[in-house]
Amino acid sequence: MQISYKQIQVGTQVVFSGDGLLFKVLSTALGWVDKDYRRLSPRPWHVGFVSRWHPTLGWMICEATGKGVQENPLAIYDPRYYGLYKWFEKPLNQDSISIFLQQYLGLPYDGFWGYIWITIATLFNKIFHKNIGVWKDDRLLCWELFEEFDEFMEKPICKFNQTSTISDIMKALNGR
Ligand SMILES: [Ca+2]
Repeated sequence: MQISYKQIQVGTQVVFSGDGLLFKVLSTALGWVDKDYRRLSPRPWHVGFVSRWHPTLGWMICEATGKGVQENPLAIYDPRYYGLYKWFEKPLNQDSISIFLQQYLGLPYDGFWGYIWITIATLFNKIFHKNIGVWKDDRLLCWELFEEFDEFMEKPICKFNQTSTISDIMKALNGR
């Protein structure tokens, strides 16, 4: 369920719409095989979650970017380009989030092979309706980090051992 800025809690899920040339190319390609994705507007791309309240920087989000897994102030992003979603019923326990962050902060980004895997999984999923499972390693795409966080907090966003696409994530967040 989408929520307003005032309703943010730790654990709130943040979905960014895409931008730039790489996004346009990849999202167009994804739209060819995934009709659910094709229907989404704006087209979501990057995901993260609210990890804590910082006394001077405000709400912090944890996300996997090209620089790896890191925390950034939500305030650095333009609110026109992200949506906030409630996924957990109650605010999460800050200690559990800290344990998760200790394990994940600083892990490298999963560039090429991460995308290749997602692409293969999406093709199998959307065209052949087959689940080829999850490829877990210590390199993370933003979607992988997001899924691992929700699983760690015992409310997985997708089916166990399934590589989900961004449209699967949006379906779950919108309660469909
Ligand atoms: Ca990975």
